[in-house]
Amino acid sequence: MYLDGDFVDGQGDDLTSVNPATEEPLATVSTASAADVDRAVTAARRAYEGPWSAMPAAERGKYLFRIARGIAERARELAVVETLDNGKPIKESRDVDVPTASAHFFYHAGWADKLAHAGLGPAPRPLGVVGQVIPWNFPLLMAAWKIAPALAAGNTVVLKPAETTPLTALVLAEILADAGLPDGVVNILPGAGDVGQALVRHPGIDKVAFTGSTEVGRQIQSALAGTGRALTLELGGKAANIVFDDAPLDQAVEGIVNGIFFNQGHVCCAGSRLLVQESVADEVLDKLRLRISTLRLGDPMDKNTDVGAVNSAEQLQRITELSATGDLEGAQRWTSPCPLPDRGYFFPPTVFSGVTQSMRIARDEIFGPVLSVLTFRTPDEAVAKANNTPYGLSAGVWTEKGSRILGMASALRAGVVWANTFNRFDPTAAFGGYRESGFGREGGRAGLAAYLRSDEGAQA
Ligand code: TAP
Repeated sequence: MYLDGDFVDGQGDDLTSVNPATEEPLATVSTASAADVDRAVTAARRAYEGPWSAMPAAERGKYLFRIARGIAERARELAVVETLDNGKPIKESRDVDVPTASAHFFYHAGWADKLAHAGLGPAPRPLGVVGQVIPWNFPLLMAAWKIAPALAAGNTVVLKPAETTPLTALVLAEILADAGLPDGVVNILPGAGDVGQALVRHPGIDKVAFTGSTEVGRQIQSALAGTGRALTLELGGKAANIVFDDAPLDQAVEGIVNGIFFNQGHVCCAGSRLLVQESVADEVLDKLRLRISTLRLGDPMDKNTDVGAVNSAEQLQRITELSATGDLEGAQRWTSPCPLPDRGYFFPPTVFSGVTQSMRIARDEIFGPVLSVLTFRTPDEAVAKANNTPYGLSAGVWTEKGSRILGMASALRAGVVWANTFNRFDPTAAFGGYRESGFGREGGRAGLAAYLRSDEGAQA
């Protein structure tokens, strides 16, 4: 663990991280106990009240620049570790996760001495000690999304990575140490859900930032109710990717594939429900099956692999069980003919057509490479179906009409709406949802606001 500037053994039971593509153990990692959480929160408080608050904002920004450069310098190593630990294709960790993580630190480094211009009043103040819990789908990137804005705003951090993917967070800890970050400003405590629970409920925490399942988000929200502590939740989603008949269909097919098969579909904002206009539905499905048949599934370390391994046996089981409900409820399953490796947790790209809104595969977040296809006739019907979900994280619209894009974007109840593209992430753009997808934003000025106490009368 990385606690108060040192790498120390935690008092919890060791955990072994497994390579999901081979099922072989990768590394044994020390985990935190409740007492370790307490030590980390105390260290973060000391750092907050000591060197971190006393430091001029421009100096604070320099640490973030150093961390951003440190990630870029160790990019190859981070990409390899992420792919081994998580199972995602190396081309994704290399081209998306690691560069975007570095970009988040670069972007927020620039904010550190400009907080008075964030629209939050002349002198917005940090919240204090922040407890952060992140999932396994984007381990390094989620750590960057959480740590960078917290530090830019002047907070200190205790972060718990997911049990199955602790490794890149520990490499990041080395980068933080190499950057000379003062002791206790960031503490990284691997462990399971109980460590997350101890962290988010610790009375010494001023704000909790959580990304993960709606179920755990709900528990955290109820545990924090009435405590006065700040909370942001980034939870699940069941995004509609909506294709109109005037869309450039080949381009849309690429967007549909990226929307659901990027990162094996382990993406909270994945375009897991395809809503396609009835007049082009057959054509789109034919093109889609043809395109999906060319995706290469297999060794995530192979640069030509498009679809890697599912992160854990538990997640594979969840995907398998939820997909089976599609068969039971009468949807038509189509599976990519790609061969599956003999070992490892793999699930082939799958498309269900003939899906109706009441089916579980249209309502539940599968969090895997499974697409549910529904059709619509009119824009109003598309909006009604897209919004018929308890979630509200993201959506996609494919059409050549700009006016339709604007009309749809304002009618869709989703925090992010992509037009003629999907799964684009940029540190300058606010990301987040509402309803059961959570609340609060990450990225952009709005994301920064979630780590600041705005002065009275200020506009967020
Ligand atoms: P969660 O159980 O919500 O895990 C997210 C993080 O919270 C992990 O670090 C987890 O630790 C920790 N945690 C677990 N129980 C906790 C508690 N009571 N208090 C505080 N922290 C706790 O998600 P999961 O098990 O990884 O995935 C389950 C489902 O959640 C997925 O199938 C998917 O539908 C959804 N999910 C959504 C997202 C996003 S980005 N929205 C990300 C991941 C998963 P452990 O890792 O040790 O369990």
